[in-house]
Amino acid sequence: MYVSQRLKKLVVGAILPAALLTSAVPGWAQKSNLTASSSNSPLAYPAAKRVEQVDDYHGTKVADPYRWLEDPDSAETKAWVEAENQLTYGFLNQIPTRETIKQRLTKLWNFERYSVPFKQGDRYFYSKNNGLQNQSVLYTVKSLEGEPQMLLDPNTLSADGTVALNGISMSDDGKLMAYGLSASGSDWVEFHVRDVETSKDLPDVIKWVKFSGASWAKDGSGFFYGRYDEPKSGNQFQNVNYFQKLYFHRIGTPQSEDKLVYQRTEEDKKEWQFGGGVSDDGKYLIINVSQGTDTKNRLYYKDLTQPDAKVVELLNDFDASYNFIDNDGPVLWFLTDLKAPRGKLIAIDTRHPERSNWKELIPEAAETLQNVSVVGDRFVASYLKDAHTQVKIFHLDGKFDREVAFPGLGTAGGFGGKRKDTETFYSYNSFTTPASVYRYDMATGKSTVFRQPKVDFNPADYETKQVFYKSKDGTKIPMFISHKKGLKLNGQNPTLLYAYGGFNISLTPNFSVGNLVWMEMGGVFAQPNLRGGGEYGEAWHKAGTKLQKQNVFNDFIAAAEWLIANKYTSTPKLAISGGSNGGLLVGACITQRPDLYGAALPAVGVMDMLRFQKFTIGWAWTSDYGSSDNPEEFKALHAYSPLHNIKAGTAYPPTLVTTADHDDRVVPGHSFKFAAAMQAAQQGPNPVLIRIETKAGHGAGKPTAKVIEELADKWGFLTKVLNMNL
Ligand code: X97
Repeated sequence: MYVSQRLKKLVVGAILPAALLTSAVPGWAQKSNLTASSSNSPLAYPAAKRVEQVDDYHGTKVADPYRWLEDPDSAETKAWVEAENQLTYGFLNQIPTRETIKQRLTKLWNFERYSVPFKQGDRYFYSKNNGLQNQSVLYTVKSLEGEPQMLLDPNTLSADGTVALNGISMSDDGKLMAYGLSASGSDWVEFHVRDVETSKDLPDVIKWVKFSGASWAKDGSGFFYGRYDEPKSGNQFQNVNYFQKLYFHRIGTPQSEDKLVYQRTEEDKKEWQFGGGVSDDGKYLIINVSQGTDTKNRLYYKDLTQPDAKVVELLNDFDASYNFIDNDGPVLWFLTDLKAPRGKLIAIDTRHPERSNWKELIPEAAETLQNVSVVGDRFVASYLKDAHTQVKIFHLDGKFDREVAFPGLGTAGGFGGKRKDTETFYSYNSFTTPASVYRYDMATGKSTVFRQPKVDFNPADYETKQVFYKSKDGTKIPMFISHKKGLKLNGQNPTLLYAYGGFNISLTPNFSVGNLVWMEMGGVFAQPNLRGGGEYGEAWHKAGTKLQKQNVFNDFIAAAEWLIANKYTSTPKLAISGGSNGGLLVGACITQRPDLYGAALPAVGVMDMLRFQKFTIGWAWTSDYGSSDNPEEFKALHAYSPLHNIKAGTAYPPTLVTTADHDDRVVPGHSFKFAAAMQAAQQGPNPVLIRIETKAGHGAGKPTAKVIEELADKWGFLTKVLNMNL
């Protein structure tokens, strides 16, 4: 396999008996018995000391009074976390709707769902979740109608479901599986190897893997993977991930004997990351050299048919993105954005790799090319057209063949396979359509339903539309709006505005049980496609990065204003939400326009824009954010950094900050410092709370039970602070 097949988890959502969701006394109007109190707040926030920490950035002095909260292991931080959680849960426990919401979430979540299957050797592989299982279970079957064999049940690996599968990769014959496990939501992965026939593990254990899959040598003798040096002891979050190395593990040998395949030891190349993938024909090791989350990459390869062949630096200019798709002997196919910000497919002949000899097979189109696979001797090309999926099939010479039809404005994914396969599988879902899995016949172009989930709601009761609004500078921004049919545009509808806006990541329509429950309660769900995302290609992405990052916040604020102007909602009924880079978005927007929203849910956000690069993989985001080490970029970052733009005596909207103790992607110190500063600055009665999940990380692999708890807390919070009449 070229890439390790990641099992796509289906996020699911649902409907709530409105009458049960009545709210009682404002919960935050009750004094808690905790220590310190802040100005005019009926809540007593935990005391957070302020230290004399001042840093000089290119001549500008910047105070960081809560620096001590960056250390997750200190007794002071632990006491603060405990006091904050006590205050938060004290508040949430007084919301009667919370339990009702949790019950409804649990009921709707309880449906059987499947991942998209793939074939390897003479077997199919897929995962299935019965409904409320914390982790999906992996199965294999020899024929689609046959009796499936359970291959791996991650639920047996920990009682609370906090050990999760993080990537699987099958040997070419489908007889061995390398699989990664992560504990408590961490990015660290441990690989194990399982014999597929017997569902039993081999003794092999591979440690210190991060940001890497496994890719098998064609003969099944072992696999390539990327790892870091074992971190030195100390604060786990201060360990910075530099100098990734590419290794080969031979089955049956200890990791200490693994062969180093590629590394760069120069200090100025410490950021280089190496993704090793074996081409389907087994002849090439493709080495994708990336530098953090920059979309540009380098591309090296090694001829695996020649013992001790040198690594060839095929694409070494770092001038565009080059995603290896497949090869036809010595001709390699790449999806690239070189002089084509919306993507195109090219062929490079390794025997004549000069640029003048590159061939364009699928030219740039009006839509954004996201993915290409080669199945049934054709290219299957997935595009985004105004943020929903469009799939076109081309012959291998680039001639258009046909389009794959979908039921509506939705998201389709999958379409994996091998060049000679005659079938492929895909999933399709939308805001109001749970993901169904389809089998697609490459010869006839016919889709047949393979698995269709049954969820306890009627999609016909809901509607979705896409609108286009103007941002501050006139740019046209698309936004999906989903809600119950018959909604009255009276300016009174509780509305959840959710976005991301960064890293070339696209937000497409997806079914979510959480959002369905929100809509059942009469809520409107709005999802704009802000600049910084990948919806319209690299130019759209770039327009929301570095010195242009303010565009992203302007796009979000304009979405809020549009929803108000068009009578969907009004400030007291409008909640904004986002996670990770979207948590930064929410943080920046409440500091810039505290008057505009009725509630805010910043999740696992990057809140300190002057120091993010100092923790774990934070440096990788400088391609989007820039860095405070650069004077010009410092100015831009300082101007919007959520932590640095909190003003004492401001009435911020009711805010529930969320993070988790094992989040080593965006370390919890961001949210800790932000919450402490907001609590100190808050004027008036609106609550500012922080919920700190334990044994959890950035989100990947989170057990279903924790996901439901967290959603019940968030929706419960919103029913209270938005004063929802249910
Ligand atoms: C990350 O921070 C991913 C961190 C790890 N990582 C890289 N490069 C990637 C990778 O630094 O996985 C990569 C991932 C996505 C896109 C491009 C490169 C890599 C490494 C080795 C081989 C190939 C690729 N991400 C961002 C994040 O979590 C957004 C997407 C992934 N953020 C948190 C951004 C700000 C808040």
